[in-house]
Formats: sequence, structure tokens, C-alpha cells
Amino acid sequence: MKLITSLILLPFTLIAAEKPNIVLIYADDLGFGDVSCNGATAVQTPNIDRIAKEGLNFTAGYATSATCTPSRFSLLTGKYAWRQKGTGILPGDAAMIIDPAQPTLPATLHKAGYRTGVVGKWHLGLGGKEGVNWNQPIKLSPNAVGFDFSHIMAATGDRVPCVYVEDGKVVNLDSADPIEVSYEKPFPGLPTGVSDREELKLDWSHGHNMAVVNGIGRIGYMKGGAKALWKDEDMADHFCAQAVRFIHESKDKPFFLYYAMHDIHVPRVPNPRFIGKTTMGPRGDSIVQADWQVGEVLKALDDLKLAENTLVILSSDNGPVIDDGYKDEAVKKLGDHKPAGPFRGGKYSIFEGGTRVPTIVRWPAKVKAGTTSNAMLSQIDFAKTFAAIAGAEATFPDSRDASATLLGESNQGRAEVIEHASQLAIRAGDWKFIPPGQGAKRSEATNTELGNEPTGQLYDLSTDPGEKTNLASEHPDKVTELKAKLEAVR
Ligand code: NG6
Ligand code: CA
Repeated sequence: MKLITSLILLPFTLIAAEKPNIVLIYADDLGFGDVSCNGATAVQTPNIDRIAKEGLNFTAGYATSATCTPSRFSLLTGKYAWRQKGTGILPGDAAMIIDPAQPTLPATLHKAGYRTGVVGKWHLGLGGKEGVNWNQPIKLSPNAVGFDFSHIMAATGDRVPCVYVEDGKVVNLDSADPIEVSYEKPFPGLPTGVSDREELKLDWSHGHNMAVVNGIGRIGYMKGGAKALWKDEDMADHFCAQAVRFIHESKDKPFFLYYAMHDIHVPRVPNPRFIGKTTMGPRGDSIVQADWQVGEVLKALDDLKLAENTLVILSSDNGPVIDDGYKDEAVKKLGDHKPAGPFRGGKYSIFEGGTRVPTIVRWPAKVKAGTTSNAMLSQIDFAKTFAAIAGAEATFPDSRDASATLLGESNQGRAEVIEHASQLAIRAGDWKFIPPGQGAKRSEATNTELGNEPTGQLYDLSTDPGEKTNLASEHPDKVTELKAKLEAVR
């Protein structure tokens, strides 16, 4: 009898013990309100909505910071970026800011038997302090911090070098046409966004007037590498194919894919087949393109019959921005679309719009379909949480196991979330406290309310999610309490 029971139970035990694949689809600058499952109507995101329909949608999911580099640093290391100098937005020739000796999420999963891959935007630096020679294999690449496979761009779509780098080597590099990069001075004789402004296919509104690559002004200068240069119009197809390739090549092992999509960062140059899919111009059409990529990833999981035991997470590195430096009609065609949903501010901002991002989770074997959670969830906890789900041992400085929250087993999230832009803020329960800040109140260039005020701000997010009514003078003890909590973490 005992034997029969164990024979019957055996397959179930095996299935239960099987480690899930983990696919983190990380959009860039995608706002809470930019997806139709969070209320957008000017753009439809059926594939992202599918994750929500088949999984769990968070209303209080937070990126760690209001810009890319620190958010991604925290995500992959489980350590708040603001604890380490030099973790702000990096130039494209920056040295790697993750110490290969520190614990990382990919290294932890790799040790636990996962095949780990990153595809898309890196923006955490490459090489050592001596600088990168783009014409040689790069030793310090994502592969040095735990990724078995990497197919990335070094920084951002608007920063040179405009090439793809696979496992530390520039893709399609022609040794007869070596690449040179400078963030200091132009290369004599080459066009810039200033000298050749009339020729640009996408004009800049601020910054982005240095090298011209593919008819678009960039940040930084570069020379050479003509055969290796990306075409912005094909970037989504390119990265998506690599993500799908990684899934196919990893299907026999548990795998972790960090798919860091370029969309919807600037320059927004969607493939022609997405142009006009919304009335919002390239920014809206890039959302459709991002959603298409999500669909392709889900399809790959379906085709390989891996969907059931794959944890898929869709999120973003920071909140939305409309004009981030190119004249791409995003402002003019925004209409009444609310990229940050009900929240104030956006990318760069210490208000909720800076870090409150779409956070949607699907794992059919574990997570109840069609549910929502108001629990607070921060990406700082992804490292420890993914490790726990993978059954891996790991200690990270700031990351805690939030798997019960992430999988919807508990409505209790974090008691406190730390938000980071040019300064720190804290949300504890429904109270949000922003300490007095020296920084600018607004960014004129991007038309963003940054949230810095000379005096402290206290908001009750339960009644005031848009952070309109400062209650600091009415609730001095709340201010004292939250200030102390923030100091304890700092
Ligand atoms: C800013 C850029 C902006 C964007 C951002 C990084 C200018 C004027 N602005 O400095 O366009 O590239 O850096 O964005 O150059 S992030 O999402 O990678 O953090
Ligand atoms: Ca970003």
C-alpha cells in the first residue's frame, strides 16, 4: 500500500520540485498608466494584459529608483544603489559598477543550476577602470557577474556606442574598421547633431546632439564600426529574436531570462509596422512594439510548453517621461493619456510617478489568475525572492524574500518602501514622506515635477494618491516617525 501511494505521489513530487523558469521582462521608462490593464485607453497592450489576466497585477509595485542605472543595479545586486557612489545614469563608456565579487541575482541562480541570460539594455558599465577597448573581447561584461549568456547594448539607445555586444564581443565588428568612443570630444570630420542638424531624421529637443548614428543625434561621440551599427528601427526585432533564441536554447534546464527591452526609451523609432498604431505618435507606437515583444516571449513559452512552470514578471525601471530629448511628438500627441496613471511626477521624480511602475506576475502553476494585489512590492526584493523561489541560498544587503507577496499567497507586502530619485523618500503604509530637498522642483527640459521642496512633504496616499495635499504641518508626529524609519534604513 505504502509503495503504491509513493508511486502515485512520485510524479507529483517531481513536478512540485521542478524549479520554475524565471523570465523578467523589464521595460524602460514604461509608466504605470501606459498599459491598458492599468487603465490606458489610447494604447492597447493585449499581451501585457494577458499576463495580468492569467496572473496577478500589483497596484503598488516599485522600481528602486527613478532612473535606469540605479534601478538595475539594485535589481541585480539586492543592494540599494544609493549606498554606492557612481551608480547614477552612466555614460556608454563607463566601467562596470557591479563588483564581480559581490552577490548578484544571476550568479545566485546560476549556482542553483539555472542557465542565466540577459538580452537588451545593460547600462551598468563594461570593462574595468582603464576603459573599454571595443575592438577586443571585454572581460568585465554581464558574463562576469553571473550571466551565462549576454546580448546587450552597453548603455542606452541614445548613447554611443550604437552596437550590440554578445558575450563581451561587439557583434559584426570588422577589424578593418575599429570602433572609437569618446564622451569628451568629437572626432574631427564626423557629423554631429549640431553641425548636421538639418540632416537628422529625428531632431533633438535637448541634449542628443553629439554623434550622428543612423540619422539620429546621440549622447557621446563614436567613430568606425560601420558594419556593427544598429538600426533603431530593427532593435526590437533584434533583441526579441535573441530573447526567444535564449529561451529555445535553454529549454532543457531551468533558466532565468532578464529581458531588458529598449522600449519605450528614447530615441523612439519603432519599426514601420508599428507606426500609426496609436494616435500618440512614436511614444505610443513604441508601447505597442514593447507589447508585441511581450507577446513573442509568451508565445515562445507556449510553443515549448513551458508556460505552466515559468514565472513571468513584467515591470519597468522607472516611471514615464514624455519629452526625454527628441522631437518625437510625444508631447503634442499625448492627448488625455496619463502615462503615470493617477500618480504625480514621472521619471527622475521622487513623487510616486518616479518609481511606481507596472508590476505584473504570471506563474500558472502557482499564481491565481486574474487577481490584483495592493500590497507594496519593491524590486529591491526581487533578488532574494527569485533566489528563494529557485531554492537558492543567498544573502543580499537589502533584499528580502517577498515570495508570498509576489505569488499572491499573502496580501501583506513590505511595511515600508524606499523611493529614490535625487533624494530618498519613504512610504510606510499609506503615508509617504519626502524630506526637505535641495534639488530643483522641476525639470524644465522634460517638464517633470521632481518633487523636491525646501520643506518636508507628507501625503496620505489612501485618499491622495496624486500627492496634492501636504499634511506635514498637520501630522508632525507622522513626519517624525517616517523620518526615523528612513534614517534607520539609510
Ligand atoms: C538623460 C538623457 C535622457 C536619458 C536619461 C537616461 C539628456 C538631455 N537626457 O541624461 O535622454 O537618456 O539620461 O535614461 O541627455 S535612463 O532611463 O537610462 O535612466
Ligand atoms: Ca529608464
